[in-house]
Amino acid sequence: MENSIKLNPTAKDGGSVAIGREPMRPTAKDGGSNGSGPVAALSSSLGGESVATGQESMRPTADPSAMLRAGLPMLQPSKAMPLKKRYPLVERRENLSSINFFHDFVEKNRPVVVPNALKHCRALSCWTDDYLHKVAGRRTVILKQGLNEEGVGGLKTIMSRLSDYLDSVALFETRLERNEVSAKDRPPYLHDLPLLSVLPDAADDLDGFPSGYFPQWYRTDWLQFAQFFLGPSHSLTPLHFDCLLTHNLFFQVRGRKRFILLHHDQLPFCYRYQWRWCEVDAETPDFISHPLYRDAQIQECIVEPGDMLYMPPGMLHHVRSLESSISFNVDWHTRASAIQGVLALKRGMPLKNVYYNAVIALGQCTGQPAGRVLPWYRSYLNYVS
Ligand SMILES: O=C(O)CCC(=O)C(=O)O
Ligand SMILES: [Fe+2]
Repeated sequence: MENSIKLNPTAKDGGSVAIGREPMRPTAKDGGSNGSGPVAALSSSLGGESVATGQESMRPTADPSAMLRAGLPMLQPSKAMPLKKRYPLVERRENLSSINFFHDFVEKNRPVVVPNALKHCRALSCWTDDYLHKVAGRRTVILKQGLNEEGVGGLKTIMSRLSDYLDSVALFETRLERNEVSAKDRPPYLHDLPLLSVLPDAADDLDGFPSGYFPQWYRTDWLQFAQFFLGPSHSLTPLHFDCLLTHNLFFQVRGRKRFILLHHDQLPFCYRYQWRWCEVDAETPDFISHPLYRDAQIQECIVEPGDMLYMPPGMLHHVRSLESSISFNVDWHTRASAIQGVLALKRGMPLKNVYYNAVIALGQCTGQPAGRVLPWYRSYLNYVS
């Protein structure tokens, strides 16, 4: 039977209640290079551009050979998408235990990539086009058109059968390879739909999933909170933060994606609009129209099939698919982040978002299982943002 996904007609970012732009004043935390010390020394070896390691991320460098000379790790540029600017890389931790994950990253508000976190899940090999056609081709999915470099002002949704959509993505990739089309001609993006609304039997394919990276509260029902992404190469989600100020675990299944990341405290450099979006094009920033962005601290990572990326609450992210791609994520709260999410009302969080945070905070504080809270939360998962 065909499944049609029902949408709440309002915007996920709470656009209807969105606040105006923030004052654009950099804070004392702006971390601009002071021209001395190890960062400056490395910077001069890279031809004047600032770089740093770990949290203390700085400006891009455009010179790959300088990166190599400085002993910085290099990434393989994709044929489809040459990477012009480079930023310090997010830490990668193989075989990270859940205890160390919470201690070293969640509690310290630091992003991390865990390579191969999905290694036990057969989704990694079985979520092929043929399989998706077979198990879900007749489903109706909602696609987003207008997630682009100029922002999300012209965002539209389109309904399609999944089979037709998969065919259009495959055709685009073939034509792109033959230089018959350009990146701008890419099909829309299947972006942020409840995973189970597309693949109701995904649990079997995700057997062996590392649910220990979630707080206990989510470990049984995490799949009900998972959101699905499928799209062609060059698909883009412009710079934004997740609108409930949740923690985010992001899982890459097919293809690679490049994330450009900034901590939430960098928001004043990024020209925010509609609560969660930023005007700055993080890949090709225009310092004439966005001069404050020069002083922003930036990091990046590339996630490959099997990888997990953790982003702490409020982290800004710009996401580009380097190939045609499948991913899913789970936005989740600890008690502390849910309560912070309620208090964010004072900082202009739209009321609707505060409501969802209150649902999770209440559920966690009263010991209700996640599955029982879900009916009050589900409409959040079906928003179009
Ligand atoms: O993969 C993408 O295009 C966007 C991902 C994202 O924004 C998220 O996981 O919150
Ligand atoms: Fe996001």
